[in-house]
Amino acid sequence: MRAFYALLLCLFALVAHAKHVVHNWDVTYVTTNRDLNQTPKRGIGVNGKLPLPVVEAVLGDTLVLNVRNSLDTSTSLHSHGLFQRGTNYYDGVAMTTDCSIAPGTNFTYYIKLEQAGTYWIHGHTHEHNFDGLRTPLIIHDPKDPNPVEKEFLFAAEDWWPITFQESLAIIMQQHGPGYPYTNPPYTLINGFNGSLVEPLHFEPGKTYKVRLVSMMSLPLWEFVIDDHELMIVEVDGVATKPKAVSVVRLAPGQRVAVLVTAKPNRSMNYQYHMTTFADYLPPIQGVYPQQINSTVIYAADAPVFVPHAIPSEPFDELSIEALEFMPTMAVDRSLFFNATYGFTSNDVPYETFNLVAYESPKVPSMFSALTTGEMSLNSITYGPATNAQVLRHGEVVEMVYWSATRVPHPQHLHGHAFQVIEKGRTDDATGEFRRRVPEKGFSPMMRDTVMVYGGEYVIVRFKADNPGAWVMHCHFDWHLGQGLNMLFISAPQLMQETLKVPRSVVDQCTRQGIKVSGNVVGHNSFNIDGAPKPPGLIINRFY
Ligand SMILES: *[C@@H]1O[C@H](CO)[C@@H](O)[C@H](O)[C@H]1NC(C)=O
Ligand SMILES: *[C@@H]1O[C@H](CO)[C@@H](O)[C@H](O)[C@H]1NC(C)=O
Ligand SMILES: *[C@@H]1O[C@H](CO)[C@@H](O)[C@H](O)[C@H]1NC(C)=O
Ligand SMILES: *[C@@H]1O[C@H](CO)[C@@H](O)[C@H](O)[C@H]1NC(C)=O
Ligand SMILES: *[C@@H]1O[C@H](CO)[C@@H](O)[C@H](O)[C@H]1NC(C)=O
Ligand SMILES: [Cu+2]
Repeated sequence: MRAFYALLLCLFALVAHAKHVVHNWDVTYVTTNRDLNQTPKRGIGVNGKLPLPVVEAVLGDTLVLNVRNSLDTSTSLHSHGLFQRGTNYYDGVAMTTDCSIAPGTNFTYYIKLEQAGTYWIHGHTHEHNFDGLRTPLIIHDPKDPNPVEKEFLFAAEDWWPITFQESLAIIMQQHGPGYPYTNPPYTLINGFNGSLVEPLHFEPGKTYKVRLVSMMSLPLWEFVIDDHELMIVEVDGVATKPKAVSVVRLAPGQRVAVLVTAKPNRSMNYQYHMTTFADYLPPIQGVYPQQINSTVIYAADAPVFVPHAIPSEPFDELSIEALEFMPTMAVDRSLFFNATYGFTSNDVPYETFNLVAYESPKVPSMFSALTTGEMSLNSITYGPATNAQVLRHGEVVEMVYWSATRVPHPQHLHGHAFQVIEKGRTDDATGEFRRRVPEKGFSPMMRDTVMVYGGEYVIVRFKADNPGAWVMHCHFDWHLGQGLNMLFISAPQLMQETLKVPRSVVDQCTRQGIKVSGNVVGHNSFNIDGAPKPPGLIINRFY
């Protein structure tokens, strides 16, 4: 199925009780050009194939993901947007929540599906995401407040003809960043050449749900149906009050579900458009920007509506409210994150929070939190290169994401969704560009990934109500690879009391010679000699 993926809603609606949804995934190399006019590369798929199957389930089900790692390197799977309450060790972040899956071994994730909505599953070790290990995860709600007869899914990803490691080497070369553009990417929709998307068939008067998933590594994309309102009802899995827009923009990692009500008659057909762009980088002819069009068909012979223009605009979080009322949370702790590049003395570029580029600890941080008693409350336990912040249970954390450079960053928080509170420009001396949600009677929208444009800042707030080790990072795969990552340790003493780590998680560590107790280097003390250190960085140029 090339064009779109009509979700199996009816089938699932019949199943009343919670069940196990089992997927058996043998993670393998797949050398392919994805049927594009490109040179094939060694990608990463499952059971010898790309794209991966879409995962669908019903709220209350348990996803049982039986994974075999047939690669020659470790891998792991992260269910992006799921809070993993009580199951921190299934979050799939190597050296934060687990030791990843060793080559040639099996591992099973048992994930209770307690949130309805639109999510995705992707590789979170060695940025395997970039090489194809990614697929939508749709969790249907039998009591959906906006039931529809039919859903459509558009999952967008970018496919590069070189591997993540090859492209990162180009970006992180000495003497400043290179652009891996001699090998341009192409946009895939639902796993295939996006230019081949097929028409949608609409029946007059009916309402459809369209789920949009950005599994992109680099560009933004926008979705428009000419002369049709898109009613936003869900953002990153969180239900919103319905909000009508004409265009939806998604940054890497984001998801949006909209309702579309069809026209009352069959007198016209319409086009829908998907535009990918990365206007923060030099344009690539025919690639960014790229417009993909197809048709919404009401009648075989009807004329096609001609729009004046195709709208384009940033996603306006500050005007959208969460469906379940929760006013702006009062802040207990405010943290400042200056997302900025830094260069080594050899002029190798890193991306950092506050000039600290993330380096993995030698003991997964979750295990450090679980095994160091009261020392778990001190951030140095997790090492000097993790940007660790230890949070008290239930406190409300405000994050000021700041990007004064011209580089944007889609910031993703694991284990939580945050309220989006304020946006503005970093060079705004008068407050002229400051925009904030209303103080009273407003229920700020919540999401798990927010785009911070170059020269701008965004303020978000979340409640630390999910004990565990959770990363917060940029969802441009390269920026994550370059160090733009940090760690929250939420309520470590509660973790020690409540978290029971399965044997299978510990076995993966033992097998790979990784310690599962002690601080960043495995000591039961404050001695962190030998801990990975962030590279010494300076700001010697602007980009
Ligand atoms: C995608 O399909 C279109 C339409 O057939 C074709 O023109 C284009 O070359 C394809 N793109 C790539 C990169 O193969
Ligand atoms: C590991 O997974 C593979 C593929 O799913 C399966 O054939 C094999 O039996 C599993 N091995 C073990 C030890 O469970
Ligand atoms: C069809 O619906 C449109 C509104 O979308 C309306 O303007 C038009 O008059 C209708 N045409 C017929 C033939 O009913
Ligand atoms: C897509 O549609 C728009 C508006 O109808 C048009 O301007 C543009 O050329 C189309 N793009 C392609 C690639 O067909
Ligand atoms: C943030 O980092 C930039 C370098 O990119 C630096 O010039 C600036 O002073 C920092 N801003 C703050 C408020 O710390
Ligand atoms: Cu970034």
